[in-house]
Amino acid sequence: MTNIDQHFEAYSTWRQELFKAVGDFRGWLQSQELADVQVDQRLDQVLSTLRDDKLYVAFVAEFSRGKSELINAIFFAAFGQRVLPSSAGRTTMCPTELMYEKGSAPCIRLLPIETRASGTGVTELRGFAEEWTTIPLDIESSDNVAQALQHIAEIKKVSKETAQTLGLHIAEEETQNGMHLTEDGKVEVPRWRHAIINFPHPLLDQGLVILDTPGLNALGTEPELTLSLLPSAHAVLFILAADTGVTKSDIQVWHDFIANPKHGANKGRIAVLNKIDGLWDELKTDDAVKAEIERQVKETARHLNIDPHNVYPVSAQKALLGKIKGDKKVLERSRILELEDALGKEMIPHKRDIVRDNVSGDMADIIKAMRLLIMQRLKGVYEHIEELGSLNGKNSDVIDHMMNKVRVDKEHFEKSLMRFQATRSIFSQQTNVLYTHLNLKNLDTLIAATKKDMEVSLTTAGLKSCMTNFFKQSQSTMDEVAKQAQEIKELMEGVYQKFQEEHGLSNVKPKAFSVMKYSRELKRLEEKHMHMLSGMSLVMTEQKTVIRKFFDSAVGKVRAIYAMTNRDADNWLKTIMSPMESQVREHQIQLRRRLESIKRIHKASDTLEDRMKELEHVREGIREQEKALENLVEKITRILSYESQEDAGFGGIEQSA
Ligand SMILES: Nc1nc2c(ncn2[C@@H]2O[C@H](COP(=O)(O)OP(=O)(O)OP(=O)(O)O)[C@@H](O)[C@H]2O)c(=O)[nH]1
Ligand SMILES: [Mg+2]
Repeated sequence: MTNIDQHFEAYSTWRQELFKAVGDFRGWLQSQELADVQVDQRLDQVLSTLRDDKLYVAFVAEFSRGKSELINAIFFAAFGQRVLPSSAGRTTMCPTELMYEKGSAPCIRLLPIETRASGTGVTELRGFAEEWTTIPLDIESSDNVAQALQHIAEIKKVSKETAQTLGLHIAEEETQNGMHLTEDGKVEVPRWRHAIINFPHPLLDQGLVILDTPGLNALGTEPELTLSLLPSAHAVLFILAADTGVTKSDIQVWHDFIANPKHGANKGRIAVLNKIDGLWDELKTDDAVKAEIERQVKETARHLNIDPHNVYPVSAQKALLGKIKGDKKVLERSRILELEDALGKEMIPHKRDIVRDNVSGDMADIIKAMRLLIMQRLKGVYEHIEELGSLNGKNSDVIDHMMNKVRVDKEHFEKSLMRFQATRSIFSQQTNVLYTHLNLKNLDTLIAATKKDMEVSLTTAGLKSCMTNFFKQSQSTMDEVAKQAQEIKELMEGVYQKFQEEHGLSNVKPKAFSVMKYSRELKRLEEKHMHMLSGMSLVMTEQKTVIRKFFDSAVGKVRAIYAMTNRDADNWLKTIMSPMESQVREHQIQLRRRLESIKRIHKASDTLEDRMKELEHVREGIREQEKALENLVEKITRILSYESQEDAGFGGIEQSA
């Protein structure tokens, strides 16, 4: 087992334990008939996120720094040879994801570069199998695999016009970023836009997804990569090479795609100084070589403006060799194990935090609702017992009177219930307004209008104002959403409070819906694009490029933000409505029961004593439920709070099991 395997395994075990604990909890709620449909659905969601949980690690660098080789060394040495093609010059031509979907045959899926013309994003195209070229992989034959994976490196020649319609930037000079012109005036472009390799591998099987990227020129062309895949990756490795040092374009990649000045710590971001074997020198002492490596590490850290401890010097090539040949000495000297350890330490806790936050939030709501429900039932039984107790030795007039009282209570409650139903219709009107703000059709109208305006703008200032306007409108939608959500919340608060005052229902405070997350994301996007624009001098030929870039990246991302807001609003609306509904339902059942009890005693079909015994029995049952609930909750909480044990090494799992 390598270091990375150990970290991963600890995480997988944790996730499985959590999955089981939540599953048990759900099963128990069902057996006790405590869960309503919404609670059950939410638990189902929690379980499926835990089951389909993916962990993304991305490798980013200028071309030829050794990304693919490093992936081979860290993850695929057990295969006995190079899996990903790695060679001098540009090799990986398209972003390549390595993953494993259980049950589907090993294969490589390739998305033709021509699909760029339609303007449809890769994410969307994932769902359309016919758009992809699929090549089966015979993983028993390493030659077959190596050959099939060569497709990732394929290029093709197209005319300049074609390259332009594909939105590929053509470099005027050899030193520039972009696609290069060949002697016959054509342009060399990648043959594929994206590759997905389905490869059976223990880590991939546990949900790891590895993303290999091509060098800078291709990085910039797929906005989804830079705006969604990279920012959401749990770890990003940035690779530099000792033989080239830190070049200008390395720094550009670092700043544009990885460094995150706002978060200072750059959580999950690791810098790697590769090819240190180039510094190995038989004529120098080990110490002298070490000192030279340290010097380069410091130099690299200075250029990237990070702590030297965060730069890991390795030799990917020697690591792969050492692992394949079982040569411990070479492996040690490659220093890959330190990097693997760091990767595990960075990525796993980061990932665990994310999972924990998501699951904790959902579980806290559900647990709170279940506790409330049990408490309410218990309170109802106690009241019922007390009420019956007061009937002891009373004549039938008193019982009659009591029955009337309960009947009045019930009628009064039913009136409130009718009012509640009326509020429901206001509630649904209000939620419709909320959804209208977030309607993607409205956004599409705005997008179309912005595009039109941009196309007739002839100056940078003109384009800038179109973009500003686009973001302003999107922001103002979020403001409207916030206002509307606040109104809904106040409406619900009123309803809750009234029920509490009039019928003694528990005081549940509905949660607020915050749009801050989305607003901030919009702001960030705006800044990014304004920055991009200010770096351009607008020659007319570039206007198209600016518009294209803007629509490729910003617009898609804004759409995604809207979709996310829609989904979150959906969930929020459910959570504010459902505790109320279950409390009301519960209260209604209790009133009915009380009335029934007194009626029976009145008619002498039940004795008071029998009735009391029965109630005490019910009370004990609820007490048992309470205990069982707390046990299950305790278990989930214990697993969720697994933390900082990483520092103490592995074994945390055993302790908590
Ligand atoms: N000496 C030495 N060479 C290495 C090392 N790692 C990679 N290389 C070589 O560097 C070249 C580029 O490696 P790749 O793995 O293709 O680099 P890449 O970053 O994936 O490059 P692109 O796919 O073009 O973006 C290949 O010839 C590798 O053999 C290393 O640790 N030491
Ligand atoms: Mg590569």
